[in-house]
Amino acid sequence: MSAAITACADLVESAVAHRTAMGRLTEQHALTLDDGYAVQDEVARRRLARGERVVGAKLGLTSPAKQQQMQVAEPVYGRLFSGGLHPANEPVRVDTLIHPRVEPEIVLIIGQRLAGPGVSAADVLAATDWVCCGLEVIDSRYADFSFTAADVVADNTSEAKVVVGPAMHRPDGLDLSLIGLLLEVDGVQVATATGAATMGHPAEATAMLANFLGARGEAIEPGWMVFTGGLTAAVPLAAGHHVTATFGHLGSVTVRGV
Ligand code: OOG
Ligand code: MG
Repeated sequence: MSAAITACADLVESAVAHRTAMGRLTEQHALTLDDGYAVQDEVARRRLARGERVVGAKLGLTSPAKQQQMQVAEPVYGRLFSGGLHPANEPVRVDTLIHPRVEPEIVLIIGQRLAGPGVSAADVLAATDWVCCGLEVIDSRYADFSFTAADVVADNTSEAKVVVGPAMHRPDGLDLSLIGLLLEVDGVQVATATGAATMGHPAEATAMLANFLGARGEAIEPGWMVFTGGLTAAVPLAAGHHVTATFGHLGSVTVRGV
């Protein structure tokens, strides 16, 4: 591994540990998107060595709303770790993070291994045990959430915490592209969307992920949860405020900041 990858992994870990935002890594190092993944892989290796487990995957920047908000038009992949699982109903302490934001996502719980090439949305749905609603709490390690695709990939795509809704649903008979979403902050509507916002269909986005991982010699593993990408722009999570996502057919999920 190159010294630059190690140095970038050190900077990402230090920003997390000290809850301090940093400048773009790409301002100091000429990182390609592949280099960004190499940094993400290295930090993941260190976290696994410290006893964390990967519990799933997160797709990022899969919707026009997110791509416009972040000014990055490239879908990206990150890992979800056991330490980030956050119980529904338990408030999130915002002072444990740098500048948390929340975004509503459709979540697939995968029952069978999926690895490309050639994985289709139909294959994904056949391998999906459950569908539920989720809120992702993201926390970029970059000042002002300002990054390129390579930067955000190196930062495990702003991964911090995930909350999944209490109700699990079988995918059969649900058209996930037509699931409606209402996003509210303190009971006030801030955005609406449908499942189609994420690359036409959440299973389509997940098929892209399976094909991407297959090309890396990896897979979506049985039991993983896949956060298929924010359907709307992310909203800040502040102490004393709460964010609720209510989805047609899937129910609702709330995150409260303290
Ligand atoms: C990057 C993470 C994007 C999503 O669902 O689009 C993401 C960010 O916006 O900081 O998780
Ligand atoms: Mg997300």
